[in-house]
Amino acid sequence: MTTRSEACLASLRSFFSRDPRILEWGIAPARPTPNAALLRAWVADKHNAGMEYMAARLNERMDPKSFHPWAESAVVFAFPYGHPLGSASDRYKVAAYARSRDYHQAARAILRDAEAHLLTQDGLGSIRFYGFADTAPVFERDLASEAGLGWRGKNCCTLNRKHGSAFHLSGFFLDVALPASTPLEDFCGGCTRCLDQCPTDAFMAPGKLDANKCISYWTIEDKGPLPDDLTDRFGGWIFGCDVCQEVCPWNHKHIKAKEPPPERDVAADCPFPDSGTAWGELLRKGGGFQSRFKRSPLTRAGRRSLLRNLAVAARNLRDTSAAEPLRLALAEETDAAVRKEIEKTLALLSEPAAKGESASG
Ligand code: B12
Ligand code: SF4
Ligand code: SF4
Repeated sequence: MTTRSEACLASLRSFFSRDPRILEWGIAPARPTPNAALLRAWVADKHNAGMEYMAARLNERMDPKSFHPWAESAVVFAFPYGHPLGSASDRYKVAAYARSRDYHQAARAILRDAEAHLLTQDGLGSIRFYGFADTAPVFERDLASEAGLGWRGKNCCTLNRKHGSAFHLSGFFLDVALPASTPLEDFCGGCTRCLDQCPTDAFMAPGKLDANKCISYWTIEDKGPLPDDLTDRFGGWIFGCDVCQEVCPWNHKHIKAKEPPPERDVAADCPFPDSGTAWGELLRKGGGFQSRFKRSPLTRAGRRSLLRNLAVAARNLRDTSAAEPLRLALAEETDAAVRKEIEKTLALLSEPAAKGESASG
């Protein structure tokens, strides 16, 4: 007679084997992370910067059972970024994952289908299911390592030899004990490209990131004043940063290799601006940002933070063509952190040297 565990495993296999949205999947036991001390220290040392949500509910993040006492297994899956790495514009840059519709929606659709598939199998109608996709206190990359989806790169990302790191993680807890997958071997070897090429030196050691120095943190998560000693290293990044992934040899064959899945391509119906002028106009009050990007991850930062980030990027790129929209935006802006960056940029761009440099952008 088939046990509940066997029936569940068979059902998972049939679901994942024929779903083209998924790159990899695996199973981890729902148990306390062996890396609890590292996570606790990361928060205690304030390497989480202003991300208070990483300090809150830490116990739940470290132990799924303190969150869901009934959980026995975590099924974790990887699905691709909406856009390939390396597809950001050469000047004003948006992280590859954010150049398409919000990945939480894509994950939710897969989770809904997975749950429906499981619940309709004989003997599994009463199964308990809790889905997560960066929406709950779950240590996702840790579970992904245990579920054999990839190893933990020195750049902190989960990566594997087939897909690099250009994928998101999501998964679900089940109240069924399932055989765990085998973790993958680490193939970083002696490489240190990500550590060496991070523009802001945000890695304290391999696999240890100080969010206080990470462009991704500042441009996505933080809404206040930016650190003066770092912004000149932000380059053209206005939302997120992909440098530590773009330089990774395991990502090279994926860079610019594929078109995004059409259903996730937000750029198809609302293309990204390609110049500082166009970005500046879009990010002004009433410039259309909300309606144009309402289904995109860019809404996490919001119009104001993006305007602040744009000012930094225009300064770094010496893009005098962005000066006029920034001047108009300044006249209507009340936020001190945004005003400060625009003022610094306008001051620099009005210097004779900047005016002499190329203004195309
Ligand atoms: C907070 C957070 C951030 C923060 C902090 C990042 C960080 N490295 O912790 C910020 C805003 C900076 C960020 C940026 C990005 N993020 Co983020 N982020 C998260 C979030 C919400 C939690 C991550 C976390 O737990 N951090 C805490 C620290 C302590 O954990 P850690 O770095 O993973 O590992 C520590 C220990 O576990 C330990 N460790 C454990 N095992 C091992 C093994 C080895 C060998 C080593 C050396 C260490 C080690 O070492 C570390 C101690 O410092 C997750 C979603 C989730 N709920 O899990 C997404 C998530 C990790 N982010 C994701 C992505 C895509 C990104 C970006 C690429 C986005 C972008 N393009 O800008 C960047 C990448 C930056 C980077 N190099 O990590 C994906 C990662 C997908 C993947 N393939 O790995 C996730 C899983 C979201 C998702 N569901 O898709 N992120
Ligand atoms: S995302 Fe960018 S700033 Fe952050 S660690 Fe990676 S390379 Fe450095
Ligand atoms: S760049 Fe090198 S060290 Fe960094 S994650 Fe990739 S293989 Fe590992």
